Amino acid sequence: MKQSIITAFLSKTQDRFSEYHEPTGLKERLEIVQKIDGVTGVEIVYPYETEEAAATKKLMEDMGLEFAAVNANIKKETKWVPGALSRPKENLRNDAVQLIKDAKDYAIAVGAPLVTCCPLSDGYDNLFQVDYQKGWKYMIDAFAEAADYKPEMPLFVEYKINETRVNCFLDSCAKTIVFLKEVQNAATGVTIDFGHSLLAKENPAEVLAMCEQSNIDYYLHTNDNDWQFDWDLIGGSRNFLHTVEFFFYAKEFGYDKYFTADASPRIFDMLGFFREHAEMNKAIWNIVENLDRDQYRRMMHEEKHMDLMRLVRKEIYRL
Ligand SMILES: [Mn+2]
Repeated sequence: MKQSIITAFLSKTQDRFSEYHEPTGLKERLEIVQKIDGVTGVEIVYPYETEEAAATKKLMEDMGLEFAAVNANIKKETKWVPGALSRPKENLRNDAVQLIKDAKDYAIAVGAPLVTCCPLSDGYDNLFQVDYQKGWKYMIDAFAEAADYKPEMPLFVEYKINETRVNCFLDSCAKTIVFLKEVQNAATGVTIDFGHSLLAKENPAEVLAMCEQSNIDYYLHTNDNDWQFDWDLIGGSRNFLHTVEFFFYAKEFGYDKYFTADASPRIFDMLGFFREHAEMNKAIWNIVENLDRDQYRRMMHEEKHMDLMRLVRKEIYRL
């Protein structure tokens, strides 16, 4: 497995009550990544930490790191805090589409494999706040325009049930698949964040299978939470078997992109946190690699449920 880290978490972060860690520049963030065994890539946030393309490309090469993705952030600017791609005002939508296009240009310039975008401000807080049909259509048309621009650079979209809106438009994998079917561009995909999938009360392994069967490409974010809030904890720290099953299907389907840590150290030691996250992922991946996956799938076909449970106990939990 190839592992990477969203570098924005390698700096000062904040929530509604507290601030965590010290601010760092891009080079310092990459130096932290270099210290984490098993991590060879980064997802960086455009335009807030990417700096000038040629210089960043060289810096990355000099440090022996790869891009997992460029993250086009269309929710930070004041004008987009109430929404971006779904807003009635055309100029606001156009500006957001332009930012995604610029992120694609940047990704091409630095040699990144994909651009991902998480339109979390698009949605609603009150009932009778937005015209759902128009909002959905605006969002489809805007994303389609961004996808059509330089389609050699694939565009992925990440869903999340809520935050910053009480209801995000793209709140589940199924809805995101419908969205991408409407967008009708093969150079698109869904960014499946393990924790976001839990918040949507999905089973992360099942949504991989759903994307596979619907011919929707996917890019994966790793973390964990308590099914209630997007805590961005260390992978496997709460939901071990779900993580095993998630990796099982990623392996079965030949997933070959990066597994990117969308995880936040908060009160914990930063280096220790990301080292343990990477080690945990690798250890769980090793479990999956050593399973006779054909046997598991054959037994599912034969509906040998208790034999499967026995295998889970003996081979995965090792009890
Ligand atoms: Mn994520």
